[in-house]
Amino acid sequence: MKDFEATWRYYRQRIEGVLEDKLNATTDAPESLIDPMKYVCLDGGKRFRALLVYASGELAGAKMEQLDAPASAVELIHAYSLIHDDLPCMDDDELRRGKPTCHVAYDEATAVLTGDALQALAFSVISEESEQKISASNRIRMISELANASGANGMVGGQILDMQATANCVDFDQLRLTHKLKTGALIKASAVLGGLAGNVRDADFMNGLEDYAKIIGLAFQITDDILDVTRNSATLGKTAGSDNRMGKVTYVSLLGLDESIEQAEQLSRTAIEILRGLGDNTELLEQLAHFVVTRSY
Ligand code: GRG
Repeated sequence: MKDFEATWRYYRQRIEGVLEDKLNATTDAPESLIDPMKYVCLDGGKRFRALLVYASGELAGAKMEQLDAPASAVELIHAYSLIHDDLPCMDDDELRRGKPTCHVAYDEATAVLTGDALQALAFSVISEESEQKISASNRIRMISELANASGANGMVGGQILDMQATANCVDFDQLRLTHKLKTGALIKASAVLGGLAGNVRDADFMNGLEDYAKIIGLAFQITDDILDVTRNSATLGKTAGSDNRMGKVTYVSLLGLDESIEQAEQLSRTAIEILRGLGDNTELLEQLAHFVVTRSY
């Protein structure tokens, strides 16, 4: 079995370089916007979504160079979402990836605009024709997948359910739906984008990849709920205990810590089972399914 830490390090460095190139290519953008975009996007984060694009894409037969654009696009969307999530009108957080949040380091209006610019950049990056050709029709499918996962059908839809959840009584099904949209949709899209870059035509393979990603997406968010109560801010790089402070309903508040851990681990095992039907080269995806529930931040 390959050393996951080394693989993870390699992909983190790779996506860092790709993001840097994409941000440097925005030549007409004012420094006052490029600075916070770089502040937020570079040098931080687990890059889990990018890694999922690379791992799914390689399994689907894509070349690494074909995966750089979709991998950076999902990280750009993710970075935008974190900026907006941290704003005073949302979760009002001051710490992200171990440093002051964007609105604290700059100001609120700059943070809103930085998020907006990153979102637009994601779609620009993914739609561009590169030397490592992905067909125009597959690029359109990628744009559609990413737009759906990011907007009202996905992340933003999940965010509004999450905001309302603090005021209303939430049952388990509503919590699962919130997690599915807010966190799961972009994680699922990451795997699908990898598959599309590989030009997979086998519907069963794509369905399997999607099912795997949906399951690890839920496991990822349950683990986020768990880490919020079990780790400190220094380890997380963001404010620990914020779910409780905001009165949020989480897996831990509904099911308790032990049952939440058990459910996350069960999901990880189920995801690994699904990989059995996706060929022989699934080691990295298997390691990722393990990582989502064993991570410490
Ligand atoms: C459009 C006004 C407006 C707001 C949108 C979309 C949105 C606000 C928020 C998105 C929701 C969000 C932040 C979900 C949380 C998902 C999650 C677990 C984030 C942390 O991801 P990690 O652990 O972070 O992968 P790193 O820092 O490692 O990349």
